[in-house]
Amino acid sequence: MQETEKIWMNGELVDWADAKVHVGVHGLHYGSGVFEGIRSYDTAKGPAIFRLREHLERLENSGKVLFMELPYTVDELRGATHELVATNGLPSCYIRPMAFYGYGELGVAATGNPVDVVIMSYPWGAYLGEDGQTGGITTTISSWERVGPNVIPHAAKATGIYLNSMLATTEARRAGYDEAIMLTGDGYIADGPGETIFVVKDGRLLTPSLAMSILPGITRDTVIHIAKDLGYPVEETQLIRTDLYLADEVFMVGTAAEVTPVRSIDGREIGVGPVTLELQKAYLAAVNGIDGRWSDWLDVVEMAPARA
Ligand code: PPE
Repeated sequence: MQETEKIWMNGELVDWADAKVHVGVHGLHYGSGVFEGIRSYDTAKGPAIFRLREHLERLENSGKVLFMELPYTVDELRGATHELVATNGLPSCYIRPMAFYGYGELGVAATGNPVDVVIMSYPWGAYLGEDGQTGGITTTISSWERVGPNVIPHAAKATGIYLNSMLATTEARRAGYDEAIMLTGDGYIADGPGETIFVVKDGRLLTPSLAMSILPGITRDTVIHIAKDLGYPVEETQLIRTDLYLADEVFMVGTAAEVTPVRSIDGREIGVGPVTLELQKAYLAAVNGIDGRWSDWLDVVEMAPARA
């Protein structure tokens, strides 16, 4: 990964190389952490962090599900994120806050373990490749099913959940596909390992409802808003795999993935369609501050270093 200068760690900015933990930390042994993925964009008003407050509120909520009380408020974490982005001097970057049970006792209950909080910022380009952004990605339904709501709740963006994602992505890549699509235990479409799924059918958008073992995605919410503003009806529903095979268009969204067209599912070519491209363009206009309709979502970083 491309290193930057500082990492915010438990209240201080430390040098990238010094942001270390002990091998005995609870989060490392048991995946007992919660995290976020956020993007900052280089807008005409300066670095703008997209929907920062919503991401930090979700981090706090993720912690609540695990009885993990964050030692910093959302406002404090917002200030820390601004300070970090300004210090690292990268207006366009990916931001990764994480809270985890730290060094203390080992044992699954995490009784008395401190909660460590870190924020990293670093460059991260197209999640599924530049070619994927334009030409679309190939996908396959995973043999790994999504962990259900009574296994690990998806309202929490918890680190441990991502072993499930890792198995699915690895399986898909080893089979020659760009990305996996995961089903719920009941066989409904859930999500990608790191993305939410949308289907375009007869001029309407369909996306799995929040009851389908999915993360309450912020990009999902953003795309629903934008699509409605552009006049598309949106339905949050139950989908099955043939809804994908027979779709007019399919795309995946997420902070890292932005809006990525899906051009095939299990070898059924559906191509990249006009609605996907329109929504992708509108999304990029929103996050980059080009379309003023959605500027309330931008959290502009003040005190940014002078740009060359
Ligand atoms: N579903 C999953 C499983 C998921 O991990 C993400 C984010 C989303 C949906 C989209 O959520 P949102 O970013 O709020 O729209 N995945 C993060 C990347 C995971 C990774 O490290 O890889 C992200 O997009 O930042």
